Amino acid sequence: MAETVAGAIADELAKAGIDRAFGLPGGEVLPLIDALRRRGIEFVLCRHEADAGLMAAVYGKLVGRPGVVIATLGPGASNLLLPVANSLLDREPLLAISAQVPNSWKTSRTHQRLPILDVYRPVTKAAREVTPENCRTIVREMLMESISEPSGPTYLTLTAEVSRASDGDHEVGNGSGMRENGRLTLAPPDVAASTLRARFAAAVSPVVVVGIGARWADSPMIRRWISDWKLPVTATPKAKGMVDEADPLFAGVVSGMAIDRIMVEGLGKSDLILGLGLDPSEIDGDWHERYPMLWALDSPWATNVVPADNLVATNLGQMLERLAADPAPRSWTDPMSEARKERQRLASESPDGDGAYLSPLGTVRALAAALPRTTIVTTDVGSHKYLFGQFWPSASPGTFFMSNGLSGMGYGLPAAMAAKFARSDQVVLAVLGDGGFSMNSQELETARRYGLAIVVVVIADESYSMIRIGQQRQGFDRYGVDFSPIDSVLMAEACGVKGCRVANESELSECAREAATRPGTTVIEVPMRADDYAPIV
Ligand SMILES: Cc1ncc(C[n+]2csc(CCOP(=O)(O)OP(=O)(O)O)c2C)c(N)n1
Repeated sequence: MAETVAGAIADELAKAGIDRAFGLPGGEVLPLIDALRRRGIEFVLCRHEADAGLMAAVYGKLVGRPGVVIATLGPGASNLLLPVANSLLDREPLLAISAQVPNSWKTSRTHQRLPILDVYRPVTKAAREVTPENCRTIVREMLMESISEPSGPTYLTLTAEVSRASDGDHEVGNGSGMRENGRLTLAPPDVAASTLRARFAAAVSPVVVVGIGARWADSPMIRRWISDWKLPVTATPKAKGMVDEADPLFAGVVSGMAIDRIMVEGLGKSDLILGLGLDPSEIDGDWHERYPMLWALDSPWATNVVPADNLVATNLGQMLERLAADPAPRSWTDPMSEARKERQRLASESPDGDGAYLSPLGTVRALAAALPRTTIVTTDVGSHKYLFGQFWPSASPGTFFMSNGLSGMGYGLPAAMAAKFARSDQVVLAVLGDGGFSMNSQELETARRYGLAIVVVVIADESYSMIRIGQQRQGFDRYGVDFSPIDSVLMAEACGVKGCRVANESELSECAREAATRPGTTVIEVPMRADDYAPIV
């Protein structure tokens, strides 16, 4: 029997190694979901398309293939904007497929009709319509486009009519016309290494900032080079773990996390900042426009822009291999020494909470003491993100996930679920504010349904604390930033998972340790005062 378009799409996805697609159905995507099922691709049913998209993108990043999300037309497609935008700015590989009203409908039939491709074109690497004639080629092309660096989102619309039509794509091959590294021309690694060596030889106080574009596989080579040359090193939150944060050369996390002012002051003392895979979408500020940057990239920035000057474009891993083979051209002074000391002081000397509330740094300390160093941590967006982004001691690449480029609330829980799908043998910790938790806590039921065991920490400060602190700093009266509590324990239980509440660091450690060994998800509510974040965020 001839294959339908839906069947051809499922076939192409399966051939590309896609084993799961995340989503929420509508009548128009039922043929596709059924085709996936028949092709052995699991459809992970979520409670909101945004969560499904966020899960898909993090899953894709972790498994090294594009994550796939499926939504219906109109409202489902609209709900995908946040994860698509997130995937663009955080360079997570995502293929979004939504339904669309059939082309055969008269234009007067406007119910649920939206110009979806026009909406998505500016925030994706490519957005196209599936037809019977292109259904195989276009899927291959979109998958390749999503995963090629800088990885990011692609979008396909598929009408129910087309999905039931016969596969009319008889092209063979691997797709065509793919953009490889955008407009960046890569120099041979030898040439790039000698440029870098010369720049470091001329510098007095250099510092390395490892960014999102540095590949996980290059982490050992980066560590070797840093250690051999004794270079002060920092990382962005998306590159946490590329360098072991317990290494004495590691100075801190830069670009918008806790104690950012101190970090930026440190960078300001440098006469050469090497941005290794650094992308400006990671930087919540403008220091990269003022400070002496040298960009080392192997792909364009997320927005497909490349720096106009001070650029070394090459295969970073091969360049580092050549650099590490040579001794350091000289010794340097460390511009980050004060920042590093201050960070260490704060991390080790934080006061305990006062009995009813935990302190921000005490919370990090208790969780880090309880959980293995290999734990994958995800955060939501808010003060807690700044806290964990700076102070969680990441030890290896791919173990820390936050929404940074977009900074969209609602990321933490779906990201943790995706991490557990991809790395079932690793402990996964989601750290959420009570504001972000209330955006999609219903996904706890999804976690239970799929047997995902996650440690979910909800920091209960009854406030959008990051905004509250900003409001206070700007001299406004407190207004529109506080809310009444939602009982996280009851919420957990309502979704069929375990919930508990802790009152101090040792209870938190104990609870987290137990949660990490349980077969199911556990929600731990941590009471904190919103204002206690103020000194560090
Ligand atoms: C989708 C979305 N809406 C609004 C914001 C603006 N925003 C940034 S942080 C924040 C507060 C988050 O509150 P909560 O989740 O309780 O975390 P906390 O700041 O208390 O740690 C808000 C509203 C955002 N980043 N994303």
